[in-house]
Amino acid sequence: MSGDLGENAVGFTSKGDDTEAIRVAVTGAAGNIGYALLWRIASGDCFGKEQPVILQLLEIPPGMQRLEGVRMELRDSAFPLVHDIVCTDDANVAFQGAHAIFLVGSRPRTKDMDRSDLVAANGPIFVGQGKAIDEVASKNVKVITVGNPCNTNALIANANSPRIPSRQFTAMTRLDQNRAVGQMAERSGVPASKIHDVFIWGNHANTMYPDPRFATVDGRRATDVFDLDWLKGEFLDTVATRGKAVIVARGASSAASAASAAIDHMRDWWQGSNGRIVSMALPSEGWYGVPEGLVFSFPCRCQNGQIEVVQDLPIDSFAQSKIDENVAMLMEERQAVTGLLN
Ligand code: NAX
Repeated sequence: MSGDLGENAVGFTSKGDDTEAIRVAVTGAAGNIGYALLWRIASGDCFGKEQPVILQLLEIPPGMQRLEGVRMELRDSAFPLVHDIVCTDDANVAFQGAHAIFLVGSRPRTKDMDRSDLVAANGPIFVGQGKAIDEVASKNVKVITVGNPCNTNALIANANSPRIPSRQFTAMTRLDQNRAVGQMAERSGVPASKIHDVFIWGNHANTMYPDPRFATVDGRRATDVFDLDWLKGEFLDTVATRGKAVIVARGASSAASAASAAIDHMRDWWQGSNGRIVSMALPSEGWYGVPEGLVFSFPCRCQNGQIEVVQDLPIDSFAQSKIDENVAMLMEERQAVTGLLN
């Protein structure tokens, strides 16, 4: 199998019949998130316990040796669903025929960088990867962008991939949603599994808005369970700044929770969200007045492999002000990368 994928590919082919395996590409596969993500994909948590996968892993040349270690460990885990592992530094190899792509690889933000530096450093990566997706991925590919600034990186990849429909390019705000669920669970003492329909508007940045107005906690409205001061104050602030708090506590950025959220996002897209509202950032088609094309997190439901934005939810003045704030920030980011949008 790796022979079909180009001479830069290294990997192994199982003796099993892989005709039904799907191809799953992960970029930045030797990084922290990759290390947690690959095991969840390989064990069937994302695409189902019956669905074989071919893992197509991309790194930059300095990461290839670490990636070889990851490949060895994946092999040592002897996952029955893993039919092949391809490791490469060539995006055209990694995305060849891919049915699902996790765009994780990018440069993390360092202390001396502000958000505009991050946009400038990482934007070009998504030009090249967008073009490669356009050239070689399956036409039905589902793309989740995790690498930051993920909304704008998804925008760039989408713009450089005209063959693939825009709705197939998404960015991850599920970690923010899961953080919101976690806060509600902790405060109420209700398990996370009984908290539904809290979702994120906007950008994966500290401006994003975790909207509690339609959420339920063990069947009760979240707005009846929690006081409004907490929902608009501590709850919102904790969710918005959680990434930083984890870095301070752990000395490293969120990795296992980010991988888990990426699994949740792709699993719901692939297998359906069972009527629940989930957060996904995707190119706006003008929903809720958000300018067309901006990759913005909306309330979504997934069914039959499709994402549908939940429309016509009432917007109060607080929610509107948060949506406006996120639109302004994403417009600024889009302006900063105009040269990368073709
Ligand atoms: P790491 O630095 O551990 O790993 C990133 C990996 O990407 C490295 O192995 C690096 O060699 C590789 N890489 C860099 N450029 C690449 C390219 N052009 N092609 C392929 N691989 C490339 O970071 P990690 O902790 O895994 O985080 C990855 C990204 O996720 C970062 O941009 C981070 O900011 C972002 N995050 C996004 C989150 C979200 O909710 N959307 C939350 C977690 C995380 O902060």
